[in-house]
Amino acid sequence: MIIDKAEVIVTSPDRNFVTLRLTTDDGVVGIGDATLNGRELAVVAYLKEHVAPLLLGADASRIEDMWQFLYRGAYWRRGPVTMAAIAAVDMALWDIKGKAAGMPVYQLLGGASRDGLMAYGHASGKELPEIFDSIRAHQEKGFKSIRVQTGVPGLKAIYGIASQAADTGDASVRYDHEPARRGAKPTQEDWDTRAYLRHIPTVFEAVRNEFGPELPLLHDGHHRMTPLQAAKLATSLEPYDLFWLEDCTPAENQEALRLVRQHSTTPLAIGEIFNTVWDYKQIIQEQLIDYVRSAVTHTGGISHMKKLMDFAALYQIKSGFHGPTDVSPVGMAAAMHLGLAIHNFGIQEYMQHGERTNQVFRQTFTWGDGYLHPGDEPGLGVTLDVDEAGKYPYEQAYLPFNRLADGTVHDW
Ligand code: EZ4
Ligand code: CO
Repeated sequence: MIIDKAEVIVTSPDRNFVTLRLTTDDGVVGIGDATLNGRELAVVAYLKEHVAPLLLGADASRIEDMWQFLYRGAYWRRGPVTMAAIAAVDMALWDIKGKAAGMPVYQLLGGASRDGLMAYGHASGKELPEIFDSIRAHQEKGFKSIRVQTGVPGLKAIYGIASQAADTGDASVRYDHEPARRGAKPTQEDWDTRAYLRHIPTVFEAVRNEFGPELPLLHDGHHRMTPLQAAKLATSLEPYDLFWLEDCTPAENQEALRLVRQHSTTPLAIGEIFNTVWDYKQIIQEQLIDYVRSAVTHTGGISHMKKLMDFAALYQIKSGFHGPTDVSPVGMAAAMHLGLAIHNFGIQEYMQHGERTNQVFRQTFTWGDGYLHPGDEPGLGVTLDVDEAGKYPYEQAYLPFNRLADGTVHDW
């Protein structure tokens, strides 16, 4: 089980994906996701120039040792580029170990703690009728929990609203891009926090009235509020019994969450831009959040995420792993295996990849009646079709950003 080939494969079927593919001397292939939305090639260079040469000749069975070697041995720790690169190696080694053992990865992590993973989808719309239609369309697809994002009167385009992405007139923009637009420069959107805070409770009131008290509803604030504004939002949404409010403040200011907690019992989810357990130390120990939002892809892989979730378990904090379309099907599979195995699973985000992406990444997971399951193929259960991947070369793409009315760049 010696690694004798390490390839970095970039493909852009519906959006950009970076995949590390390792092959052992006995012919076992393992793959890992290293996709960092809008900064993909930084991870490619990190892997190709600084990691792949270290992998050749190494023992593929020593997953924990490899993790520690890449993390401690580099001297420079943490950060999204480093942790995505380490995540890809870690996933690929778990994939190899599963294939060598003839078992799906979740079995190696202790076996299933549940029958399936409750997943939520993304409903959105500029106005209520469109939002209701979008919720119904997701229910018809089997979703039993739904994130709701809304347009705000007076604002032209808001991130995460599917129809507004389509309104740009760029035919290549589909919601699957979420909406990381292909192009040399990022798209500029507008923002007004007071208008948002006034509007959003009216939307959740209407959605509750239309769909009743049962349906779990989620909302993402995309880091846009100050602590006081976040406390106000969490309080104003309390009557509508959210499953969670996500990223209500910029996540790096951890003590800010104390103020939100003092004012509201709306559950909080944070962490899609965090990379290590150390980023979570304060908000977990002070129990300032309820759900861990990290992606396995951006948090050092299965090995590190398992440690993070075991730490969170001491504080009754559950998983809500990031599952946007910029996490590749390989990263999604890693999240599903881990989520199935840990006791403190909460919910899995599931945005659904496009058809071309599913042709490049052949998958064995199942989806039905609101639940995901990673399947029982040995390893992660995802195969990269290299010929198919080769049809779609990298294209520069960026997440949008926003400015206030006076031109100031705002958090998002
Ligand atoms: O902005 O995946 O909850 N989901 C999100 C996503 C993220 C993108 C970043 O790459 O906030 O839409
Ligand atoms: Co988010």
